[in-house]
Amino acid sequence: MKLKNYEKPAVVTCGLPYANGKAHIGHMRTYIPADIYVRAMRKAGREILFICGSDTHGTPVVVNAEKEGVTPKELVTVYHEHFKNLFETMEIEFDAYGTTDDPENYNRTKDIINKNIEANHVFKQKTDVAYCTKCNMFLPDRYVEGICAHCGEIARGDECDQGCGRPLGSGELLNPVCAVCKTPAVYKEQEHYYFKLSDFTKRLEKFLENLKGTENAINYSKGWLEQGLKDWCITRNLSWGIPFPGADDLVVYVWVDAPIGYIAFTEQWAKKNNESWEKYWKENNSDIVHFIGGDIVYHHCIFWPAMLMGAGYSTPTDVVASGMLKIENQKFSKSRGNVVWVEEDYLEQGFHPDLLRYYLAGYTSHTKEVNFSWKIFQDKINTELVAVLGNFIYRSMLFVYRNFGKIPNGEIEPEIIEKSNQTFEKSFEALENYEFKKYIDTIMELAAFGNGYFQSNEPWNLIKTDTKKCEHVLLNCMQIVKSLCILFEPVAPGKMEEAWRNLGFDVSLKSVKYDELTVPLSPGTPINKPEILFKKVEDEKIEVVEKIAQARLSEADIKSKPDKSGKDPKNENEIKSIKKTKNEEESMEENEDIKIITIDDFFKTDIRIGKIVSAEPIPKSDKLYKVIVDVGEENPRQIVSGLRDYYTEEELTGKTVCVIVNLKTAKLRGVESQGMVLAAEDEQGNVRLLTPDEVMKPGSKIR
Ligand code: B3M
Ligand code: ZN
Repeated sequence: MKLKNYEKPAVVTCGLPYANGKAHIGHMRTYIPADIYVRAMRKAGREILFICGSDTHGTPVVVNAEKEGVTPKELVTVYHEHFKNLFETMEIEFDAYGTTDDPENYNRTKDIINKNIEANHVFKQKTDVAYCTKCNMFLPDRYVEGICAHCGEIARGDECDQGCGRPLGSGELLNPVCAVCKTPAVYKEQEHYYFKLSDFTKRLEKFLENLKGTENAINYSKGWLEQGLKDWCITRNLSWGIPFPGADDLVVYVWVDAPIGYIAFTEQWAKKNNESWEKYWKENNSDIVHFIGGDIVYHHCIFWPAMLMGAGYSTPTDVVASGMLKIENQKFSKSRGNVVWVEEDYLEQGFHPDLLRYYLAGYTSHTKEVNFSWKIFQDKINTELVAVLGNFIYRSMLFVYRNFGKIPNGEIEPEIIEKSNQTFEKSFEALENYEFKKYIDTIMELAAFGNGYFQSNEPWNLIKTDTKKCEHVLLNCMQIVKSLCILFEPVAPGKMEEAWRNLGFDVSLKSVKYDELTVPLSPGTPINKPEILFKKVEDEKIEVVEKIAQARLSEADIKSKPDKSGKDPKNENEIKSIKKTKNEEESMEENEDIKIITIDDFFKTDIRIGKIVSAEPIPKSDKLYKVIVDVGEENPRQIVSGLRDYYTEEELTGKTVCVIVNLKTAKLRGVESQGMVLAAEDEQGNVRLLTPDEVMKPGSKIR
């Protein structure tokens, strides 16, 4: 196997979490795939620098600090540590993890602003800023709420976070209200600094033409560019933040100094390791890959590259935007209580980090919305990680350990090497395109192949009849295990390292490259006693975590009820927000028996056209028939169906119906049932079979 020769290294960054609260699993949706990407790229021999840090400035921090009665500095110190430790626990291993309050970021921010000032991209302008006459203060960003002038949704001062997602400038927030005391705000004139974003339209067009990454990021940005760019206010009246060069009463807007953190943290790393940061950010000698949440595309594809262009720095080459995370079908919202905290609700409940890594990266495509549900989590872990990957590795290694204690003798079959190679090629191509689900599914196919190979060779019989062949088969199984360890390490680093060590290796799996896949194992190497790699997630455990989620929801519900003084809600905005919550509740109630699923969920059900060959009553039952149905397979299926009250045997015979063919086999009244014939039931209890509009060939797929 020959690995690709990458011309350039890459700096890979993740959106900086605000150090204003705890990490929830929504955060992980961006960081886990980024970490998988970095590990896999390194395995392919590419030089990668992985950078992140805490976002410590802006009103998200100041407002939360006020709420908790601490200073912004105190708040960010606590949560910076929290995130840093949590990432380590989740095996997300950054090369540098700084804070935007570090001196390197002050200096880099000043440099980038000054360069833009020198190049005439910054100007001063009087503008209307929301002001609260009761609190006697200007209301930047999260201090003010109102209605988005573009889409009519409730929005914050600087962004329409609930609606269209646009960043908002002055005049684009209607009916402003002070977020602290809920008094309607007035507009007062103030002088601010602006960045001439409109200067960059042409250059951004070209930039977006060349930008790689996920389509959602690129296409949204092109659309925004077409709508025209507004100049961007880059200063704020706050006492927390980086002072604006030449105007001490103002600080830099958080969305200016936050992405500059990517550079500042690279500098921190470079200093420590005697390396150059310029290679990544100044000399166009590197790719720059940003992993971000889908809600901050504008900032990364418009504002940020324009600032970099204006100051003569390198611009991003790839922007990878992850889809939103919903929890149990509800929009994620900390205030409404549907949140799963990574530390208390996941790790402290005893779940291994690798399970969440597998679930979040492998559930749907990276750009699609993920609906986190504990039941689906359980199902994915049990039926895939436990039953396929874990089962093969544990079962085959245990067999080898018990019977030989070492890597057995034999020859590696060329087919096995070929399979590993193909798996690598297909999975890595997916990874290069940021298709994490495909990456994972492809590796899981190799694990399924391994299971099939073990099963069909029946080593438990061979050991009695043909030890030589038995050893040969098991050597090949161990070679597949070795490949799986290497290929799957980016997804489940902890668990795969365990399996790897048990195979008898003492180098860390993290440093092993893909070209090791084709290197045959050495017979005779002692192996260790394997432990069960992935344990089944039990129903009782899921009940516990679901209860926790439920408790959070009701706790948030109590908090969000209007206060007991009987006072009327103070203003239109408040009414609107209460109404909105109500409406959401109502529509949830209405839909209670219609559970929303994704298209992926639907496609899990394999429904085929079937032709009923015969039907006969099942003795000792007055409702059931044993129905024989041709679903286009070699042999017809036998299905137990409760149709006796509604159809005679003759009526059924010859009918074309719809059949679920991938249901787990069940026994009803002692008769095996290999699927389900679909029928509809109305309110009066009438039952009719679902049949196609015209007769179709048995086996046709329903979609
Ligand atoms: N701190 C978090 C967010 O809006 C924000 C990201 C900064 S990335 C430079 O998701
Ligand atoms: Zn106020």
